[in-house]
Amino acid sequence: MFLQCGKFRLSLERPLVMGVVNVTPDSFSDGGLFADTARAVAHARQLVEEGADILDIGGESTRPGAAPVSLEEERRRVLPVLEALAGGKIPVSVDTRKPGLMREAIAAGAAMVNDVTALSGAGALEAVAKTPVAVCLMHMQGEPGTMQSNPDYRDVVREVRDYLDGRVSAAVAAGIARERIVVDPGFGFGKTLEHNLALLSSLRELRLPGVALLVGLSRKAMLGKLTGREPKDRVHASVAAALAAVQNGAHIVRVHDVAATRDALTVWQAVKNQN
Ligand code: 9MG
Repeated sequence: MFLQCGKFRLSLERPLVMGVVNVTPDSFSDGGLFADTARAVAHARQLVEEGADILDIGGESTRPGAAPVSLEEERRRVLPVLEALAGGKIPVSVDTRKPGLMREAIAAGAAMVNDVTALSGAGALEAVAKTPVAVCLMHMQGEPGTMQSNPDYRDVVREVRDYLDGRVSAAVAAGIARERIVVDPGFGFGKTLEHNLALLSSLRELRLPGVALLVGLSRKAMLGKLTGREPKDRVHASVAAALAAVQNGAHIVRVHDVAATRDALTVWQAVKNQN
């Protein structure tokens, strides 16, 4: 199986690592450390050195309670970083839910669009359909501002699967080939710890035919709830979560700590290759 990501054709025979580059002053996990373009670009290059397979550049925080950012501000944060990194040896993804920025980012060389609203916004499917980029369709219950106030499901695994299945059908109907599509259950996006654990343990049920499965657990609140640690001290927990995800069927893990995750996955793969 492959993921077609612009001009890049990525094999999904081994797990891929997507490195997170936040260009936000209010990001929950790195406190806006990379809010300045030059530092964000340097950080991204470091992640490539550490073994990232894809970079994900975001200019609007989606942490619970985060305030929305205008198109102008998000563009100001993201495009210079993207322009500096596109044309490199790995694909660059843009993390945005704004169709206007999707279009500009693709023109600037983005090979993937990571949309936490699964291209459900007006004009989002059209912004990507006729391009060669990959798309990540994520599940979220509610909106980042309020999503953690009262998440509610009858059967979280079935509901998330049905939602993702519906969004894949919408994307395919819009002209996006399955080999360009990634789905993501959206850990922490309108989910309690129990919902997140149910999804992680049943991840295989979320694998949809011909599309890649991405999981983002890195430094998230659920790991804080389990370990009692602050975001910056959740590296070990994040690596354990990434391994659990891959063991349960994830093709791509979205992480802050690329070197640690890459090492762990190298060991995991070596053991798997014995079978
Ligand atoms: C932007 N962002 C934050 N967390 C994420 C996750 O878990 N998945 C995806 N696709 N994007 C995320």
